[in-house]
Amino acid sequence: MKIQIVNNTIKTLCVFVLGFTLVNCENSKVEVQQKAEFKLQYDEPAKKWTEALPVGNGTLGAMIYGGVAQEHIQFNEETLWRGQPHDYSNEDAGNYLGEIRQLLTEGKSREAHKLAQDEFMSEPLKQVHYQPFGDMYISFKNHENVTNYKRVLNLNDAISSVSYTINGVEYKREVLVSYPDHIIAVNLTSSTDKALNFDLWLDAIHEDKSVITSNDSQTLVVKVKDGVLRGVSTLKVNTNGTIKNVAGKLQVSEASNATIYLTAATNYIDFKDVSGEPEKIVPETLAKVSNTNYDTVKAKHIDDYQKLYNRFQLSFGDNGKSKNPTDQRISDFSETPNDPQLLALYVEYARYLTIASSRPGTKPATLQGIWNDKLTPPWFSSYTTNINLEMNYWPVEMYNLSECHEPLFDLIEDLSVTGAKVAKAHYNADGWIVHHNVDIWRGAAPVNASHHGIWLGGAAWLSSHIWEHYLYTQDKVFLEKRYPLMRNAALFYSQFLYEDPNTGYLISSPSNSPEIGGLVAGPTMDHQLIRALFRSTIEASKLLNTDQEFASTLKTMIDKIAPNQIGKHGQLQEWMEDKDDPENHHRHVSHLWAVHPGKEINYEDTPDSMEAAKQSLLYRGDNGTGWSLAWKINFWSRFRDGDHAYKLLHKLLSPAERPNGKVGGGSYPNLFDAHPPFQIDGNFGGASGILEMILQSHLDKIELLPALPSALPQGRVSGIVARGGFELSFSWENSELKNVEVLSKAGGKCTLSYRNRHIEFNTSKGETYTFDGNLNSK
Ligand code: FUC
Repeated sequence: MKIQIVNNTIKTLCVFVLGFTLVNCENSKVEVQQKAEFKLQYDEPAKKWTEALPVGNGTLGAMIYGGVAQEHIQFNEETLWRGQPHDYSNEDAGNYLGEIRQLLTEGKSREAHKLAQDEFMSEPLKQVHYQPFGDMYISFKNHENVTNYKRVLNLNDAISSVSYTINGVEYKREVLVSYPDHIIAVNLTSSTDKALNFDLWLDAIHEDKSVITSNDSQTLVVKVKDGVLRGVSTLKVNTNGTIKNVAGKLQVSEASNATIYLTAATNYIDFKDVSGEPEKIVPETLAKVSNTNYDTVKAKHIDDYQKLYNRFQLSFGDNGKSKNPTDQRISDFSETPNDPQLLALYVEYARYLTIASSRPGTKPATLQGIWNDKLTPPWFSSYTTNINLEMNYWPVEMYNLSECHEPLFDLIEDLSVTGAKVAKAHYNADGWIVHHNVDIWRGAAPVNASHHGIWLGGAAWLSSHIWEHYLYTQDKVFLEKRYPLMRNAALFYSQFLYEDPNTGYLISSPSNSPEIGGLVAGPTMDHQLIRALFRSTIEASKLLNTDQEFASTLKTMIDKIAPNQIGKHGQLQEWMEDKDDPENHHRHVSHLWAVHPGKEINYEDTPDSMEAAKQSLLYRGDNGTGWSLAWKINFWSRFRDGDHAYKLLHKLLSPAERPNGKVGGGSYPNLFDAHPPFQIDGNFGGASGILEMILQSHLDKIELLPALPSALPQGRVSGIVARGGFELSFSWENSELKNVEVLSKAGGKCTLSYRNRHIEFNTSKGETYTFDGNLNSK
């Protein structure tokens, strides 16, 4: 609960609005905000993985099925991958760069592809898979005739629970993953003595595995091995019943409570070093917590989690549907989209998933966050940088989880090392580069195939996250620390850009417009990315008072880079040539990068390009799945068309599993986004699109309700963050802005904009400024 005292005075009128309690009276105001309860809930156990509920602490992740007679908790540890430390760069690739460019200049695309495929790709051609770790099973005796079954993931405390009654005995299970204690905790209780009787065991789907039980009968160990990485996971059970070790299973009898603590680790230290000692780390971690009672572990977990989760609150108005099972809400919404609070749940769930998959010191969220149950997961469950990895971090600053961005910056540090080798070997350039895919060994060279693997935007796009983090936080210490990454990415492009003999422009070649049109010279997206990087590097160098000479080199280059062009169909050209096909409904829409997440194309500075970009999006159409739909929602928000954005949100939130048994785009019962299969980028991109409907700040001003759909006429948000270091709270009713509060976290000028009204004011660090719906100061 957050208690905010404004002007040190008190009012006393009590109203309940959209899940927030406002206490008000005449001359003064105390605002008591109680965070609305957000839950995923079900009346049945999960039958499939995409029905199970995810928990995680950034390193350990688990999926809970909630079965009655048998519980299955499938778990992951983020460093268990295949392979070994490896430099994927191809020493000889650089010898062929000139020839590939020349072939593209001459329009000999087939020859260019072949040469690139034969001589320019990574060694080996494929990166490696992220792996599942293990499975915990709990099998209960005499568990028939169940009533009152409920399965819940409570976002307010990050605890997943299962409860039911059998013969008058109430059973309850709770599962959490603690970041401070680094364990998965499972707590089991029964309402009467001696009613809890179960067998507990560990397993794994790896071929190379061993399960060991210890002499004390309280501990089980599972060991798995993949490539050079070995994983060790140990659990310990504490109970008021008895424990016996029977044929590799722990048999707990006549108990009324039992707590299981499990932790896991591998020998991975970083992409060059696998000398870790999980055999030591795991027992040490477990020993620290194993004699602590569950309530203490739980209280510490809730305290840690809520420090992040409670900073932000969003409500679109609860019309009673939030009491329904989540799978039913998803299917009801697809029929009649009148459950506005489901969209607020979608955003809060994305925040929950961010906290569960990306905490300081952990690895960034992969294509599936940290949750994976397959030895050969879709797209390796790795990091795809031509949209997916970045999308995972689109909403992170805005929904006030700035520190959860850090794992991405650490990954960029790694890539600046491996990517420097690739820059030298493949392009004979300084600085660093990364192509479209990255694994745990920080592979940065072009993988798979020349028609999509040779994409040059990775270093620029990732670097934009460093700049964005600075814009949101105004943290100069951070900027100083990470600036060399931006600078060295810019250095690479400044040497890589090539003067196109056909047009005289500087272009990116060879490259591709992600996954469409093959290997080309000069895709529009690359140029937008490179210009944005050069501009932010110039600004950063000014702020840090460094690299002036390099900055002026970049400045002169910007105008020489091939510009955005409008083609014969009124579209924004995806390539140098005017060859876009208006009938092509491909999922990637990369040439609109400058509309979102970039800002070069906008209504104020470049209205014609903005219209052309909109035309391109109309040609691509509204269909799509997963991240593609999510990106389109963000575009329509930037096009200030909230109703169009809402139409696509409706698709994003429709059941992925169709009545005819087919699986398409939409949401799985556990609200995981369906590409299909599950990819977490859509969850984060969708949340970003919803937030972009109510606040945008990319144009040096804070626009309130810039793309509010008519279906969301009322709402309230607090703790939403805008660039410039401002944290805002505001509400709206009948689609009209009501009250606005701006907390200035860094001082400086603030510009607020609502419809045709703009105000500008100076702020002092730590002060809050309040306005009515017409932006009149209060
Ligand atoms: C890119 C996309 C695919 C998928 C994969 C992980 O290759 O084109 O749709 O999201 O990444």
